[in-house]
Amino acid sequence: MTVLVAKDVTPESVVLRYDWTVEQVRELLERPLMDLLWQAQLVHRAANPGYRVQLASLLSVKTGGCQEDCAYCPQSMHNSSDNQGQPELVFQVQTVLEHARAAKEAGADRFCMGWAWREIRDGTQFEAMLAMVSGVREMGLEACVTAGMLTDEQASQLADAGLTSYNHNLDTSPEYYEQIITTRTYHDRLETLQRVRSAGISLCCGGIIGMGESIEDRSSLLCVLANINPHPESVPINALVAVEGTPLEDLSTVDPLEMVRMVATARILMPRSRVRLSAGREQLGREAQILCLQAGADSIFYGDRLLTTSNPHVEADRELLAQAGVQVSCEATEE
Ligand code: SAM
Ligand code: DTB
Ligand code: SF4
Repeated sequence: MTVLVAKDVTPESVVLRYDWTVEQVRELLERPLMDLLWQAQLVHRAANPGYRVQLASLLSVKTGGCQEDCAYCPQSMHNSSDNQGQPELVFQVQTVLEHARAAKEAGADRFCMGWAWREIRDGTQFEAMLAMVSGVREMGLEACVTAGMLTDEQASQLADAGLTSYNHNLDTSPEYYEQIITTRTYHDRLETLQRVRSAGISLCCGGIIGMGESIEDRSSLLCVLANINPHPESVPINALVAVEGTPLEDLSTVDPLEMVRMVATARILMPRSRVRLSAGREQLGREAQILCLQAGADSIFYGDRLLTTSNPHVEADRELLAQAGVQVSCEATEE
């Protein structure tokens, strides 16, 4: 396996590979922590000089009542966490754009919008999604949508509206997947990713740890991601937020060092992708988050809420980034 040494840390020294084996990934994931961190930092400093962190803000446009049975998700109608008796909460275009403007003013440069859907449906709600995407882009923000499966035609309309990126996570390994979701297959997921790519939209694709999976499953998930050619432009690494009323409600919080290992390994495997430290930051603590930044996380979800659960406060995140001595990417590019 190619290993960089300090003198090799140049952008030219970065090697992109798409032929990883699960064993090789596992070997990285289980390395002595100091070696793993060193290797990840070498790759990160070579591929993305300057420790710049992108702030991505998240808004749930359509919340709850989802047909899929994802075991981790508070928005599945199969889980008692879902507010089934209530009418669906759906934001309209102007409200969403007001949130986007506020996120920009707070310092975000990417605005991500979520719909709790199995798949995108045509009609007024899709027209509204297109208007939201173009409105967000007109503000000078990157726009990301996560809304389940889509058709080639919908992908192309989203591309025409200016969508920067589509988020569709693999969530876990192909082997563990059926323990978590039964209403759609891994293959469905991969097909959607292909449609997004074919339309010329960037891919945001990652997963979740802390759902009872093994190290082998984590290695297998990272291996699938790292063999997508080209690599997903952004890779969210989530720690399970165990929400009451979901089948995973009793699972204990992941060891923060497991997140550090996932981030570091993702960085080594996908040197130029944005590795986003996503759900579960509230349980990580300051030092573990700083280790994740050092290991190559170069984006966070920024704002007091994720989709239905809470996220660290913006002031706390500003302080964290200042303490870590990293720059916010949009501020860095304005220099
Ligand atoms: N329905 C769409 C889909 O599944 O692609 C979009 C929304 S879905 C909520 C987006 C992603 O959020 C999921 O793929 C999952 O990775 C993540 N997620 C959802 N609930 C979570 C939880 N409780 N803890 C950690 N990540 C979670
Ligand atoms: C991703 O990987 N994580 C975000 C975003 N993409 C859409 C969502 C996290 C959701 C956490 C649970 C909630 O707030 O409902
Ligand atoms: Fe939740 Fe998305 Fe699964 Fe629906 S498809 S239950 S919104 S993760």
